[in-house]
Amino acid sequence: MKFKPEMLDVYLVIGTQNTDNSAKHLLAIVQAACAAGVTAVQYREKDGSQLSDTERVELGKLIHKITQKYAVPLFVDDDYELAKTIGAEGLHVGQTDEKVHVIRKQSPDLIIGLSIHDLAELQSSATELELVDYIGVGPIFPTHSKKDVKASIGVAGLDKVAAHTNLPIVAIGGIHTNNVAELKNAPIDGVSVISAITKSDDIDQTVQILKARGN
Ligand code: 3NM
Repeated sequence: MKFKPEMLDVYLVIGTQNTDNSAKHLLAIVQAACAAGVTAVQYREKDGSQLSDTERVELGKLIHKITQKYAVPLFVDDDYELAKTIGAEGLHVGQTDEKVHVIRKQSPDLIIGLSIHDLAELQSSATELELVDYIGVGPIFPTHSKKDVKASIGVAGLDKVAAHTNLPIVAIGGIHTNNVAELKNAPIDGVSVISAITKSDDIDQTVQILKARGN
């Protein structure tokens, strides 16, 4: 699947650590989110995940079956082997994860995203940035969904990063239906969320509000 910035519009990140360790609940959320119109799904087993490697492969394949039905790209967080094994369309890496140039060489067609915290990180990642398709910038607002999370940079911090790159941007961290309008005029291609969707009572409505971003 070829990368398009529109894929970043509403980007769900999810792993069993976000669904009380329930694979069944996770699959139900992915199904509802795809039906509601999310434009990307990232499978992220981290932060206390209890799944074995075999279970990750099994669940990753089941997630991929759902996303394929909706022609939504599936990204795997920080696990190149898992991404390859389940045939994911993309891989998302953080600053301390596998090096982008190695992955790009092995998989020229894989969509690759890189996490960027702030302007300093953007500037120190110059060589990687030439090889990635998009960047995830955050946390924008405070978040409880990630361990070892950095200080939130606010919309002003996001603007600063965006002013120094032409790469497509997905904003992440603490984005919810009640604050997404603050990103209305932000130079981004989309918003990435965990809890706004995983803890939503009405996933369809949540996705529509995230898509509208106050417009
Ligand atoms: N990455 P929620 S913040 C997975 O800043 C992740 O790189 C972040 O969860 C980053 O939408 C984050 O529930 C957690 O705040 C996002």
